[in-house]
Amino acid sequence: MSYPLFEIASQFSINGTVENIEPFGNGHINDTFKISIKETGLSDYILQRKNHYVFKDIAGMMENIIRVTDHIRKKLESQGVGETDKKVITHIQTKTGEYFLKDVEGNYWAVFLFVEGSQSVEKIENPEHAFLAGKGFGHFQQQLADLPGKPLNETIVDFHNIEFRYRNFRKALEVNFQNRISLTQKEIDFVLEHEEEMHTLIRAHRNNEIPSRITHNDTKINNILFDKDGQILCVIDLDTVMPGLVHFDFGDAIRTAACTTEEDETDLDKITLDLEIYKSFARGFLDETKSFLTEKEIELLPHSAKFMTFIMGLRFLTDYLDGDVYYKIKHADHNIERARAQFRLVSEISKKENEMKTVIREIV
Ligand code: ADP
Ligand code: GN1
Ligand code: MG
Repeated sequence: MSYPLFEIASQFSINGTVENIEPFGNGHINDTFKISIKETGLSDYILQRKNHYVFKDIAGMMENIIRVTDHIRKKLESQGVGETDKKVITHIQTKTGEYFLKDVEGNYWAVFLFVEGSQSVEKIENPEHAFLAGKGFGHFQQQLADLPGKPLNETIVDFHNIEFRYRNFRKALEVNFQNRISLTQKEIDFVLEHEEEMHTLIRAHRNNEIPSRITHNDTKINNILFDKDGQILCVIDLDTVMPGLVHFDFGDAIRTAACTTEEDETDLDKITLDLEIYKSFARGFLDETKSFLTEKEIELLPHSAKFMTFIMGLRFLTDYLDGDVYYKIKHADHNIERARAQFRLVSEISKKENEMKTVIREIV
């Protein structure tokens, strides 16, 4: 798909002359571009086409993002933290004062500052980085714990609701695109075998054993920016920030940070959970959050890694059976390869559950 990118960018209050606009990053959902500015000394920008198949209420989503980023920015300023543009995403308005633009084709666009000197990673290289990433995501949650005002909008309803995901899975079995069931019976059986166990979190929440908080809900490791020295700059991809369980953030980060491979590894024997990375991430995360998490929330953290890995596998498998309508894919089998990798990681986590529980007990 080609878009009139310069024309779109020209409708935002960008500082400087736009020199170039090129695809950027590795997300599965939005279309992301980097806007390079000609004059040295001026900041570059990110231009993003928000996926309105995935996000049905773009205005509600942008309202959340602005509330959240304003809140964090005010906090940083009151704490005397410098270079706030690197510590929180800064959105740019259109020339008519809106935070997003709807173009004539019905596409939605947002612009925010490119964080200079930043990089995102697909894999965590060592325990020190894992510790910092844990602190980064934990700190984000801590920063939002006192967000005033009404609850945030639910940008994807039932996003991590396992009952909803099983319902979609069963509908996809009926779709059975290109008779893909015949290719995925093993994965389908895996999903059915785990149904009871994967309701642990939703049950605990319904029984009022664990509270809802403001969570990021997409804490994949490439959604946090590091600087060149490996220090954390800020959390990005704020489209899914909304009410959720702390387990969604801890679990999804472990799924990607502590896995020994990327999420679409096809050599399944390479996939396992690195306990040292898990431990370091958990130390960082709990450093920032243990003062407000309840005992029950902490007790269920190890399970959350298995849960989030499983639910991602279930979503990739469902998308494969649906005919690849949700995630961006790079080749025909991409979704099923991702699902297989996730399910292998679930099995590996099962073998290490006791050690994972011990790690958390030792930290707190
Ligand atoms: P998606 O929802 O598609 O994952 P993201 O918002 O995560 O989109 O952006 C995709 C990628 O673009 C990120 O993983 C990151 O590498 C890069 N990126 C996004 N925002 C910024 C930013 N403000 N500064 C630098 N890089 C960014
Ligand atoms: C998507 O947007 P991105 O690439 O950071 C997805 C997440 C999945 C992830 C799997 C809104 O994240 O839920 O965990 O892919 N985001 C949405 O890689 O569905
Ligand atoms: Mg992303």
